[in-house]
Amino acid sequence: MSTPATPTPLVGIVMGSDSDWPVMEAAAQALAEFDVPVEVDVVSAHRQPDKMVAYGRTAAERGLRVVVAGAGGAAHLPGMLAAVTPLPVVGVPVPLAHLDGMDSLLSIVQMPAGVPVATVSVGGARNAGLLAVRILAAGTDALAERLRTAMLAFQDDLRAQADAKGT
Ligand code: RP5
Repeated sequence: MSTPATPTPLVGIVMGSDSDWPVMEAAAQALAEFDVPVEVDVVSAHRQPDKMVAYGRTAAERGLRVVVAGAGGAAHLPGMLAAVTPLPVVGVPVPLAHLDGMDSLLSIVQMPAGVPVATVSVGGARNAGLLAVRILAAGTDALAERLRTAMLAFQDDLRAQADAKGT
């Protein structure tokens, strides 16, 4: 008897700590309701920077179409992933004990032009999952290729600006 092949995940749900899961599981639930295959992982931007960069750089080639990233506090995971993948990144500000998630929200939402993160509300993981479903429903490969090219050009510009400043 052959076992059915596991479908390739289309959405990567990542979070800075396993302590974020009680919030982030609502994203997985929403995607499950639409039978979208997902992968779930803990990828901490500051504790596992190499893993974070590798995850972002390989996400598209591994077949992912959207990344849903949640983190709390100094929540740089969604923004840093958006810097290394051309995939759409949906950011979920996870509320922690202090500041009611305002720190998480501001860390994720206030991205500079050129590195977009679609930020949902504090604790809004269900909407993040539903937004990923909408993005999947609207995808076209030709546009994705143009986006990839534009992103490479944007990164070249950023590097040139940094060189000009001597940083
Ligand atoms: C962030 O620090 C994580 O995303 C999490 O929200 C928060 C606390 O992490 P733990 O101390 O519970 O591992 O990076």
